[in-house]
Amino acid sequence: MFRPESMVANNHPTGLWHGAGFVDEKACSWLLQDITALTGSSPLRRMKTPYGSVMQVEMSNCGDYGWISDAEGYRYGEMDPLTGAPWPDMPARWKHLANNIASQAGFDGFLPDVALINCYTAGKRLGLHQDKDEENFQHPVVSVSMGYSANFIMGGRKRNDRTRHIRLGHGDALVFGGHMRLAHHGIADVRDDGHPMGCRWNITFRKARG
Ligand code: MD3
Ligand code: FE
Repeated sequence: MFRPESMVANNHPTGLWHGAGFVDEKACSWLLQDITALTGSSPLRRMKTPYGSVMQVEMSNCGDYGWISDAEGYRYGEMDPLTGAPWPDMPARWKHLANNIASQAGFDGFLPDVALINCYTAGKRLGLHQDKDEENFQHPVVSVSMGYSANFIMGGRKRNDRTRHIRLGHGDALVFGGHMRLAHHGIADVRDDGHPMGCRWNITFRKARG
């Protein structure tokens, strides 16, 4: 079930891995239960961009750090600026899940210190960008999608590199590492496909420091 997309995208064995439906229904249901508890402490919010606009996607974090965007720029911080308190702890089962997914793709010992929680209601999108606020790009990024399906836009390391779409559905896992770690990517408009979750959830597990 774990399919090395890298065979299509490039010649790097640890580029992009797609595990369609890798996260089973039981795990999806505890993830959603945990999201409800975590966002009770650190609520979902639309962050400001350094360019004066507001992101469409609603976000929150858990872990030792959280990803933040505001007028000052993009960064990781230990405190939730909305609550003034530290981000909630990352549940142990989230760390185990991310570690397990990463190892399927050939990355052993992945220990995420941040999980960024993204919520897309119908019509929301995320523009093409790179994830480059982390200290060490040797660590992969692991993503889990739930709820509504979406077209994931996968580009290359240069902004003008050609893009292709990958359909991401409920329970899909992705691992980005190696050559693809700094690839541009985004999410095209999410549509209501009737999934009972009523939105699209994406959790990205990262190691921000060290
Ligand atoms: C490729 N999230 O939070 S996940 C993000 O579905 C983000 O919410 C999207 O891009 C989402 O930054 C896409 C897939 C993903 C995550 C991290 C990556 C792709 C990536 C890091 C490097 C390259
Ligand atoms: Fe990203």
